[in-house]
Amino acid sequence: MHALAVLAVLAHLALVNADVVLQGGTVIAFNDATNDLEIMRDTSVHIVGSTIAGLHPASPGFTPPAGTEVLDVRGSIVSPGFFDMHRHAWQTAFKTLGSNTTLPEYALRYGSGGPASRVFTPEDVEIGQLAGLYESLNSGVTTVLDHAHHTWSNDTTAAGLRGSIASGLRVFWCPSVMSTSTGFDQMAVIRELFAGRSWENSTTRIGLSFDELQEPLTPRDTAVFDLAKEIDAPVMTFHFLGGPWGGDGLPQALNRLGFLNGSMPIVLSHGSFMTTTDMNLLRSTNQFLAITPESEMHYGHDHPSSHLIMDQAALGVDTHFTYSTDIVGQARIWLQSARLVAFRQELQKSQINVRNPMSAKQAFFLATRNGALALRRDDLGVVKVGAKADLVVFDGTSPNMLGWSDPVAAIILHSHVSDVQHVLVDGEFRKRDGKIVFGDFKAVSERFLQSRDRIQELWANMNFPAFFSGPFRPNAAEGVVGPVLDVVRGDATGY
Ligand SMILES: *[C@@H]1O[C@H](CO)[C@@H](O)[C@H](O)[C@H]1NC(C)=O
Ligand SMILES: *[C@@H]1O[C@H](CO)[C@@H](O)[C@H](O)[C@H]1NC(C)=O
Ligand SMILES: *[C@@H]1O[C@H](CO)[C@@H](O)[C@H](O)[C@H]1NC(C)=O
Ligand SMILES: CC(=O)N[C@H]1CO[C@H](CO)[C@@H](O)[C@@H]1O
Ligand SMILES: [Zn+2]
Repeated sequence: MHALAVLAVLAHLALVNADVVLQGGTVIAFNDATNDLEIMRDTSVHIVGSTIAGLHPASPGFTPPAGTEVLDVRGSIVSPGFFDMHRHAWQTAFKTLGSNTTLPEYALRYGSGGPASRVFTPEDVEIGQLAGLYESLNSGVTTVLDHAHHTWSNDTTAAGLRGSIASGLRVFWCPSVMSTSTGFDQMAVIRELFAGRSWENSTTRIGLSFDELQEPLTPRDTAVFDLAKEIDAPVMTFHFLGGPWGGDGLPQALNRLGFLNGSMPIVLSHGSFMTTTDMNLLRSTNQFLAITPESEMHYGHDHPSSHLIMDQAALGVDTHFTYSTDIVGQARIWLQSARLVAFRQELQKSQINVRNPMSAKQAFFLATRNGALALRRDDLGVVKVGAKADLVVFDGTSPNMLGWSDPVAAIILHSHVSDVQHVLVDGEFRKRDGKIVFGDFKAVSERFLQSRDRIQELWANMNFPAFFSGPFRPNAAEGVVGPVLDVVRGDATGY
């Protein structure tokens, strides 16, 4: 190797491995002793390798060790990274197609069992996965639990793992073991991808997702759980709706089968019609629900009781091609809608609630620490000495942020994605000064747009029925074409 090249490599290594100090910001730290947030003003965060090594208030002062990279973050807010606990990142190419869709229609048009299973190439999956995760990274999400149901073939399965690794996020990539029209069995390829260890030096880990559990257990069900143990899955995740949507009783079934009360974290998504029994089961087994606020409103899943299980819940985005992807946005939507539910309960009794039922801090916990608790990771979701340095630095001086004193309220209620200045995962910059610095976003955009053009043209030429008909799933309620909410006077536009 040429000497200059050697120098370049050394310089690069030095850059990657340099310890970092984020100097003089307002740090939203976590105090284990009080089990609560601790706001530390004018404080420096010292990052060594992947870990937070110190939190140093300006007084008595802290001199960063020689060779440390010091970034002045005075006026900014240093927050733990956000957790998106339910996501299907491969679907990015559908962006804006589902702006007024419903869940039954989604299943037919955009879901894993729809046309995508026949026409998505490995490239469509890989680049959609990566572009979708870049959107998360850009917004300050550092951990994603990806329910990866693009597992139609060996190649599309492997593609999703590559896209996840390339994102630089902490991705819990959970390939789905699912039925396909070809009868393709995902288990061998998942085992092989795990053994291939392409993920080992990245921040991606392989879990599992599964939506076809039966009682009594079939040999396939048993094999799926055996596979989870064999690959030492850090988490398993399941969709769960219940009520009019069908599928009631999944937590109870998982518990009866002995899967809930084990050491493996289990995350259920939506939990739209959870019963009190289901909720208590999550509590006694310390398993978590992923509430996806905007999804459950957009598609009509609903979540009438989810505000009653927030002590065992975290937040997710779900299908980012239809609406916003930032978890702060989800936390804001959820906070205000949960407040509304609680306020309305009193109003309906002709009473006025004089205490706001939910604080901004509670929403912040849902978006950060609760995700880490769901994964049983004490070293994530909080800013404290010894935790992983998965951090977001918010500009506190933008027009919308200007004037804040409470950094938590500033983030939850006033911040925009454009305020996300820096994002670090595992102690390394993934976004810096407002730009993605992991991989080449421009090249990814170009590749992605080619895939997007092909996919959107195919979808534009598909003949879908105007409305979904037929059972959504066994035991689901009847479909009905309900009234529209029209904002234009007269009947010229209708919809
Ligand atoms: C998929 O990969 C598995 C594991 O290597 C292999 O056993 C199987 O034959 C492959 N299937 C196809 C269709 O290539
Ligand atoms: C991970 O890093 C180790 C040590 O540098 C190296 O031996 C191994 O080949 C790397 N694995 C991959 C998949 O890059
Ligand atoms: C799960 O196991 C713990 C510890 O053994 C026990 O206290 C708890 O009651 C169990 N929960 C359920 C739902 O079985
Ligand atoms: C973007 C999109 O899908 N818009 C649709 C919303 O619904 C109306 C009525 O079904 C369609 O005509 C639009 O195409
Ligand atoms: Zn989902």
